[in-house]
Amino acid sequence: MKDEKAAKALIKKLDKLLRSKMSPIYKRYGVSMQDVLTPLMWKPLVLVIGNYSSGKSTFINELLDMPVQRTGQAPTDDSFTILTIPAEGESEEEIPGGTIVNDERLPFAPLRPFGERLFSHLRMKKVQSPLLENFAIIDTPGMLDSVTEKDRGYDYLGVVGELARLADLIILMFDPHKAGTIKETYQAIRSTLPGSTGEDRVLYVLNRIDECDNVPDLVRAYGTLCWNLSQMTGRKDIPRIYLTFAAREGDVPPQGVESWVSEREELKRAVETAPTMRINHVFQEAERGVRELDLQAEALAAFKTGFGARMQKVLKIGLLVSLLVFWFADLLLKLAAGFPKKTLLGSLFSGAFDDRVMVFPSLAALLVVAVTGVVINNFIFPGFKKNTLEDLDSLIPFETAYKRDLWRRVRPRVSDRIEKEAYKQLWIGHAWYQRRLKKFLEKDIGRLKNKW
Ligand SMILES: Nc1nc2c(ncn2[C@@H]2O[C@H](COP(=O)(O)OP(=O)(O)OP(=O)(O)O)[C@@H](O)[C@H]2O)c(=O)[nH]1
Ligand SMILES: [Mg+2]
Repeated sequence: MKDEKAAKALIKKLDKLLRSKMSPIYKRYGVSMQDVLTPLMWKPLVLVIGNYSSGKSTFINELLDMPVQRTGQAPTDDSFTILTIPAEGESEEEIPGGTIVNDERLPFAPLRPFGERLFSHLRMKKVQSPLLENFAIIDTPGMLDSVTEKDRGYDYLGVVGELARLADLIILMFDPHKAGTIKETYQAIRSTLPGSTGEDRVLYVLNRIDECDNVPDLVRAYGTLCWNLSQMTGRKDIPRIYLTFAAREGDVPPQGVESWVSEREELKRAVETAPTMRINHVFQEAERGVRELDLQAEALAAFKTGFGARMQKVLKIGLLVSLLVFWFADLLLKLAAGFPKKTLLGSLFSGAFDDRVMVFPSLAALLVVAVTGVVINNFIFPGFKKNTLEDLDSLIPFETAYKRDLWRRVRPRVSDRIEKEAYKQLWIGHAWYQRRLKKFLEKDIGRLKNKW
C-alpha cells in the first residue's frame, strides 16, 4: 500500500531527525533516547485490554479468522501474547518473553525491568493471518479484582501502561457483568493509559451484550459503563462505546440486540485503521518525549534560579561583612587589644600611607569571603538541595493537566539529577536548551508532520 510505504518513510525521517538534533540534549540531561525512539520501531500495534472473560481472545480469533487464542469462562489466559505474522521464509512459531524483550529489532525493551516473572507470562506467536501483515495485536490477561491481583507476581498495571504507550490503538473491553466497576480497570484507565493525549487512541467496547436479559438490562449496563467512564477519564463527553457480541455462526441474534449486530463489524473496521493511527501516535510520542525533556530542563532551571537567588543573598551579606572587616577590623582589634599599631584608616587619614597596613585587613576580608564560601558549600547548598528534593512539585507551576501528566514521568529523573549532579545543574544553560527544544517542537517536528 502506497500510504503505508509513505508512513514508514516518514517515521524513518522522524527517527533520523530526533537522533541528529536531540541526542546531545538527551545526553546532557542523562536521559536515554531509547524512550522516545522505541515507539517508532517495528509495526503498528493494537493492544486489547479489559476485564477477564470479557471476550478479548474471542474477538481476536474472530478478527484473524482462526482459533489462535484460547478462550473460556473464568480467567483463562494469564499471558501477554503478541500476535504477528512470520517474516518471509519463516514458519509459524512461538517465541518466549525473554527473547522478545532482548530483541533489538522489537520495541519491547521497556518491558525488561519487569523481570523474569513477567517474561514467563509473555510470548510472541507468529501466525499466518493476512490481517497481521498490517499490524500486530497484543492479547492480554484479563483484569481481575484487586484482591486476587497480588498473585500475579509482576506489576501488571506497569506492563499494561508500557504497552499502552507503545500501542497505536487500544481496545478497552468490558462486559455487562462488570461494567467498569472493577478497581483495576479504573486504575488502568486513570493512571497508566498515556494521559489525555492518548484518549483518542482508545476504543471502548461493551461486549457480550447478548447476555443481557432484555433491552432495559442492556441500557442499565450501558449507563453504568458511561457513568464509570466519565468518573474515570474525567472527560465531560461520553466517548463512543461499541456495543458488541460474538455472533456464533448460523445463530440468530437473541431478541433485543439485533439492532447492534453491525457494531461488531464497525469495531473491526476501526481496528483496521491502526496503521493510519500510527503516524499521529508516533508524532505524539515524539512530541511528548521532547516535552518531557523540556519540563526536566524547566525544573532544573528553577532549581538553578532558586539557588542563585538564595546564594546572592548570602553572598551580599558575606561581601558586606568582608568590606566592613576590611575597613574596621584592625581598628576594632587595636581598641580591644592594642595592636596593630598602625591601622588602615589611621594611616589613610594621617596622610602617611604604608603598604603594610593593608595586610591584616586584606587577610581578614579574605577569611570572611572564604567562610562565606564554606557556609554556602556546607550548609546553604545542601540545605537548599534537601528542601528542593522534599518538595519537588513546587519547582513547576502546573498550568495544565497535560503538564501534570508529563511531570509524573519526569519527576524521578529530576530528583535523580539533583541527587547526583546538583552542582552541575548550576552550570548548565537550561534556558538555552529549552529554547532549542521549543524550536524543535515548533519548527522541525511541525515541518515534518506537514509532509503527511
Ligand atoms: N455470550 C457471549 N459469550 C462470549 C462472547 N464473547 C466471548 N464469549 C465467551 O466468554 C468466555 C470468555 O471469552 P474469552 O474470549 O476467553 O475472554 P477473555 O477476555 O479473553 O478472557 P481472559 O483471557 O480470561 O481474560 C468464552 O467462553 C467465550 O466463548 C459474547 O459476545 N457473548
Ligand atoms: Mg483471553
